[in-house]
This record gives sequence, structure tokens and C-alpha cells, in this order.
Amino acid sequence: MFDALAEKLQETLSDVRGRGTLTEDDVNKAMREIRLALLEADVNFKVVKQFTQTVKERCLGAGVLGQLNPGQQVVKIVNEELTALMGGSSAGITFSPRPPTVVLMAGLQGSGKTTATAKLARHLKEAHGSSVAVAACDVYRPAAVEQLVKVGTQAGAAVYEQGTDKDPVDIARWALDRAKTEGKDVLIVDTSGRLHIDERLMQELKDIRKAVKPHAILLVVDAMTGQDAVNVSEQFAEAVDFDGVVMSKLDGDARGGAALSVKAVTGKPILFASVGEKLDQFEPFHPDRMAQRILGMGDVLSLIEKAEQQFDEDEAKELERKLRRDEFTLEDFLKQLRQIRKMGPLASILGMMPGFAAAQMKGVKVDEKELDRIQAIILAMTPEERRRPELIKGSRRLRIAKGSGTNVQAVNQLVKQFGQMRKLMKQIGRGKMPDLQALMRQAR
Ligand SMILES: Nc1nc2c(ncn2[C@@H]2O[C@H](COP(=O)(O)OP(=O)(O)O)[C@@H](O)[C@H]2O)c(=O)[nH]1
Ligand SMILES: [Mg+2]
Repeated sequence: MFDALAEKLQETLSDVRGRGTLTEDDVNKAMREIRLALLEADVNFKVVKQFTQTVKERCLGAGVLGQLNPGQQVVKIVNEELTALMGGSSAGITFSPRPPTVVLMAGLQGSGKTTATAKLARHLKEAHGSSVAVAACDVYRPAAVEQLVKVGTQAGAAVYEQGTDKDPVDIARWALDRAKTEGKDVLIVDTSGRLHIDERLMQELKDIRKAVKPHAILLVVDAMTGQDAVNVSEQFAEAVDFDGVVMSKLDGDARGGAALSVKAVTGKPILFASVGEKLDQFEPFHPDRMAQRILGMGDVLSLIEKAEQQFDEDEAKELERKLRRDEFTLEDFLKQLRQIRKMGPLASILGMMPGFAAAQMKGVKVDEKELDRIQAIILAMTPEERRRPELIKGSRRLRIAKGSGTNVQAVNQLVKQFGQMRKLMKQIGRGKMPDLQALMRQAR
């Protein structure tokens, strides 16, 4: 997501960063480039204008001109303003002190409501241990009920449905009673959409709202529709007030304009991002992390959180200790590799790492077969060799190559790469940004 924008901004900023001193002309030029990049990403033009103006004023006002390392400060300012643009701090759903917390999902047809309903159910269950029910109030399309039954069940939620013959407002009311009786923590109400905003849709939403008094109304908007998503949000905000946005389909070729504009235009924060069709491709939206991701600072925090879901805490602490003390071995690497591969395709994980973003990841295909090979090589080593790779010479190399069905070069390469990775890990462990360029030069 945001690939093109990320690439352009990173290019501009690395240019700025590379300069010893900055003149006002340099700043102006950078602002022009940022402005173009944002417009190309389909960010609302008023938002762009305001954004670049603020950044420019701050850059010039902060006295960055003529100073040492002014580029760093420009990057910092752009990062801060980009974060602010997307809403500053991350919000979320506040739970009602008296369960069930009721969440009403709204949005146009095809925006991704039903999918988001199930994803949110899964998320609340996984992250908060909530027991969740979902209510099928889209009665206009028979398939809609079936769809919710399917994905809701997959998500581990109870699905409350009464087919398509009843009035959606009655179903919502009935579902709320049932959620109370069954002691659910959360009830998520899926509703029907239309192709366009119309009077009846708005009235129905208002009626459901009146019937179930939701604690949060979430508007699902399709990021792929760009500025239309922002317009829809604006119209919804006028007709039926809502609390936050679920930005769906941020995967694919969404240029990011909607995600960057919606808060500024409507005043409503993005609470969740939906980044794929699978149920776990859904995450709380963190403006600061998103800004860092766009600017290629990597999304280390998201990465850590994702990893934490997989690791148990003790193991994570142990790993951190090892990294700090430079005791990380091939044994640990093997463990890591297996854990990481459980997290999902490696490319998407690398995309969250500092320095791997955008440009670097472009055209990079992570070869999962290569990972199989690496795993085989490590498995062919003795535990001692895994702990002390420097032992791997001569006959040991040959034995490992044979044992793993590879060759000596492959074993050599792995040992060398591991040494480099260890260096990188050590830097990250110390909270430093790894010098990737230097590492890449060495790897060649
Ligand atoms: N790629 C992608 N597809 C999505 C995402 N969310 C929903 N979809 C797809 O978009 C289509 C419409 O979603 P649906 O939940 O039925 O929308 P609804 O009409 O608002 O309930 C379905 O084919 C979903 O699989 C997403 O985040 N990424
Ligand atoms: Mg639906």
C-alpha cells in the first residue's frame, strides 16, 4: 500500500537529507515535490495545500536553513505532520461499562462491511478476549446473510440471523436482546448498503441506531475509490454521524489518498485498516506508524506486535537479551525463521522493516524455496555449529552441504549472510537504525 507515494517521498527526503546545508530554494523544491507526490496519490488538493504550507512554515521557522544536518529535521517535521494529518494518536473502540458494547457498521454496498464485521469480531476476540456476536441486518440480498454466517463463524463469532423476511430494525433489536441474554461482550451489527447514499438507507440506519443505541458507529469506506471514499464519508457525516472509519482494501493498488485525507476532511479518525480478503488482514490504524511506513522508517512497532502474537513473552525477552549481548546463534535464527514464516509471506514482513520499504522492496521477490534451503542447511549442522558458525570450515562444510542436499558455496554464503544479519540485529537491538546501504554493499 502507498508504494508509489512512499517511493516518491523517500526519494525527495533522501535528497534533502543528503545535503550539508539547505537553502530556502531547496526547501521550496522539496515542498513542490512533496506536493506533486501527494496529489498523484490522490490526496485531496485542499489537504495537500494545507499540508505543504504547514511543513514549509515549520521548516523555515525552525531555522533549519544553514544548520548542520537540516535534512534530518525536515524529515522529522514531515513525519510529524503526516502523523497529525492522519489523526495524530491512534484511537480505537471504547467498550461500554455495561456489556454488550454495540458497534454499528455502515457504508456503501461493496465497501467491505460484511468482511469488516467478521474481521473486527476476530480482532476483538484475539486482542481483547471478547465474546462477540454479529447480527445480520442486510436483508435485501439473500447472499448477504449467508456470507455473514460464513465469515462470522470463521471469525469465531456467534451469528444472529433471521433470514431475509424480517425488518432489519426488528432483527437488530432482537439481536441485542439475545446478546444480553447470552452474555456477549460485543455485538456488531452488519447492515445493508446501497450503491449510492440515499434517503431510505440513511433512514434505516437512523432507525437501527435508535433501536440499539450503538456505542460506536463505524463507516466502512473503500480506499480504492480514492477521493470518492472521502466524499462518501463527508456525506455520511452530515446525514448520520459516525465515530470512526474502517478503511478497507488498503491492499491492492490503493494510492493512499483516501487514507491521508479522510481525517482532515471529515474530522473522523480512521480506526481500523483492512488490508486483504483474509480475516486476519485487519489491523488497528496507527497514524504515527503509518507515517513512518510511508516515509520508509519502517513499521517496527507493528512488526513487534505481529511477532508478539506469535512468540511468547519470555521467548521475546530472551531474544532481546541475546541480541543485545550478541549471543544470537544459528539455532535462534532457525527458530526465528520458523516463527517468521508462520506470520505470513516474508515480503510483507520485510516491508515493515526500516529501510526495506518501497524502493528497496520493489521487484524483490522473496524466494520461499530459498528459505527451505536455508532451513535445510541449518538443520544439517550440529548444535555446536549452530551456536558457533565460525567452526564451520573444511570437512564440516562438506558434511553440511551433503546433509542438506546443497553445496559448499550455499553453506558458505549462509554463514556469511548470517554474520551480516547478526550485525544488523545488533544495531536494531541497540535501538539504532541499521545502516542497510553499507550492509548491502558488503553482501555483494
Ligand atoms: N482486497 C480486499 N478485498 C476486500 C477487503 N475487504 C473486503 N473485500 C472484498 O470486497 C468485496 C465486498 O466486500 P463485502 O464485505 O461483501 O462488502 P459489503 O457489501 O459492504 O458488505 C468482497 O469480495 C470482499 O472479499 C480488503 O480489505 N481487501
Ligand atoms: Mg454486506
